[in-house]
Amino acid sequence: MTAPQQAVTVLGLGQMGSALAAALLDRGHPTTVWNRTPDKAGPLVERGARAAATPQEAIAASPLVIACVLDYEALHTVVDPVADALRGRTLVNLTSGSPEQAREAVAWAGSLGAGYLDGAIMTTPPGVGDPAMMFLYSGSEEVFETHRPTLAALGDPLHLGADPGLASLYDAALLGLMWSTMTGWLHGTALVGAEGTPAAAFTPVALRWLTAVSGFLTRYAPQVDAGHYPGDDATVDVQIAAIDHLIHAAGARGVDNALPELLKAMMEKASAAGHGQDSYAAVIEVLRPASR
Ligand code: FVH
Repeated sequence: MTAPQQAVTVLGLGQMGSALAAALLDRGHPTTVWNRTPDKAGPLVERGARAAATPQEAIAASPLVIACVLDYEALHTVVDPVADALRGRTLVNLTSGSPEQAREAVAWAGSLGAGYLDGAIMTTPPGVGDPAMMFLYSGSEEVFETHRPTLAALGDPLHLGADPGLASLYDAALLGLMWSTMTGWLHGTALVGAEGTPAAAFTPVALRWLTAVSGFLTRYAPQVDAGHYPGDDATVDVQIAAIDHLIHAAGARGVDNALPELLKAMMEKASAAGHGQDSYAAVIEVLRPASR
């Protein structure tokens, strides 16, 4: 006989909250849902969810409460008036916010006698439920381990550490990486597109290049940690010369050059600081706080 699945409450049924509730239902978790606009519960109720009339009723229904609303202001609007209901339960907050907000929230939950985990979702709603997708968590390891089997219904749960701010911090860092990468890909797509190559033809080549680039990150990470950047593969000064070719080719075809100009400026700053013969990893020296 298999043990019954843990009951879970989901507060917030926007695009993401609805996907979270659906994934829990798919794994057989008794799921109670609540949303400010009640109509959004309809499709989930058809799949077996129970719709609560109030946040208080929703929280009371399950030992584990997952919140996913617009922002922390919305979270407090929903939960503060019924905060006592959280006593003895665990709140997993998947609402995006800052590390500072997460650290305040853990203290607030502790004062209520509630467990708290902060989380960041590294996918979009269609990816929820896919075990390849990362869900980042930070806060009490004991609370995380208690709920790990349930959280695995949403995606691969990764615990980053006891500091509740870590999930938000990683989230911000990883989104920055995503935007830089996607904008670099779009810039390249505009460049080859200026001579007639469709995005669909360029992209498989770009993806193979990203595999090589991921190897560069693995190679450079220990250099960053050691603060020592041997320029035995390609130096910053060589990269400055190379990026001029990109700026020329793009400029000649009317493609906006703000992104490569910015990158070149950072490389030149690193070179001027004495890192011209170091590897590209030395650019970290002009990015991180001067006091380090
Ligand atoms: N969608 C995504 O791909 C990203 C992936 C990474 C994580 N984010 C974060 O998830 C939070 C929710 O995002 P969402 O995509 O579900 O957003 P919406 O579809 O716009 O739903 C917003 C929900 O928040 C409720 N809400 C807003 N303000 C209030 C309020 N003052 N009081 C109570 N609830 C509020 C809203 O309710 P309603 O408008 O339906 O009544 C929705 O349930 C977000 O932090 C992303 O950054 C998603």
